[in-house]
Amino acid sequence: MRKSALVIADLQNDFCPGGALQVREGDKIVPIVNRYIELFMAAGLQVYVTRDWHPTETIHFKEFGGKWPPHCIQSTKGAEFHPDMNVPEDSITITKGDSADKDGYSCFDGHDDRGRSFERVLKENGIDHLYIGGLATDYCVLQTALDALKTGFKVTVLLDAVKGVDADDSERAINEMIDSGAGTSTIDGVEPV
Ligand code: VGL
Ligand code: ZN
Repeated sequence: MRKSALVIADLQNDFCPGGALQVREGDKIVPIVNRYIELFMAAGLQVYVTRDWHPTETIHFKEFGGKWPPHCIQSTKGAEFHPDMNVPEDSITITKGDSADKDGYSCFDGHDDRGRSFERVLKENGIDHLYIGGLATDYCVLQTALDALKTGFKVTVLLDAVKGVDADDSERAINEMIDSGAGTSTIDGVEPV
């Protein structure tokens, strides 16, 4: 059975230049993300795309005690995937951040369109190794990788397919993921099985 899967975190308009919570050069990873998607599809491996998907009122937003300006509000243009990302038809979308009382940084706080937790979906699909790219290195990618490792998955962080909110935090995040047991790769060396 094929056990590796690709996870592309939150490659949404609001996290790209011009968006409500722009990550510097967030859109620059789109071409390389598309190459990873092609590579995983060609190998018959599952692709998961995740989306930050907030209600208008949530403790995640400054106005309600949180850290962030409003972003990725459900069903808005800002919450849509970057238009140039080639989302495969048989990818599985994982929604996170949709409860009003949680930040929901980690994809492991998320669920599929039938309400099944990300962990359950992965286990049902027989996945044991996640290759993670997307936005943002210092939030979603970090928390997802740490939760994955804690839950017993192997993790490879795709260094050329992530961007972070803060450069120093992102460097720390990469180190923390590695210290916690994650491997790293770039497109040239990647050989998912
Ligand atoms: C994220 C900041 C705010 C993320 C979500 O998914 O990385 N970052 N909301
Ligand atoms: Zn958010």
